[in-house]
Amino acid sequence: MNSILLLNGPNLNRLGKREPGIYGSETLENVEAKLQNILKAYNVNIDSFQSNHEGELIDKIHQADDNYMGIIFNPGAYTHTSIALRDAISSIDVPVVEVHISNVHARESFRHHSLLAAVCEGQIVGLGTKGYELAAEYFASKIQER
Ligand code: CA2
Repeated sequence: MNSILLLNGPNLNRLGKREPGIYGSETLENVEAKLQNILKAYNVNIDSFQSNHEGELIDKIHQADDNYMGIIFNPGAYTHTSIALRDAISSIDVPVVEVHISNVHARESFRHHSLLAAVCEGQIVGLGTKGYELAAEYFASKIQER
């Protein structure tokens, strides 16, 4: 069975609990359930992992190699700081779609640059938690093209 990994970085466990004006009111559990629902129609399994620790995210990316057809990754603030996560993504063959809930380009300038985007297959920014769903549909559409 095809599988996708939903990977979320620091503070995204707070989704739906604080700052709804920026990040909306959906919790991470809601997002996972929605993705599961979308992907079951394509017979695709989804695993989910969130961590506030850079090294744990790196380990998960390494373990994903050969085990997933794609990774939907919101790296949180590590997007703007982590060469180590960029190197981890570069070290695997699994395509990664970078997702940001908020429109980072309309926020502080330190959020405008992603160190990871260049090694990801693509990036979805500013469409709320819908961005995760669009990334799931993108990977599902790739199965249909096979
Ligand atoms: O827009 C995004 O998805 C971000 O990746 C979210 C990160 C931020 O550092 C990036 O620049 C853009 C922050 C995640 C914090 O998540 C929270 C969720 C609810 C309440 C508080 C924080």
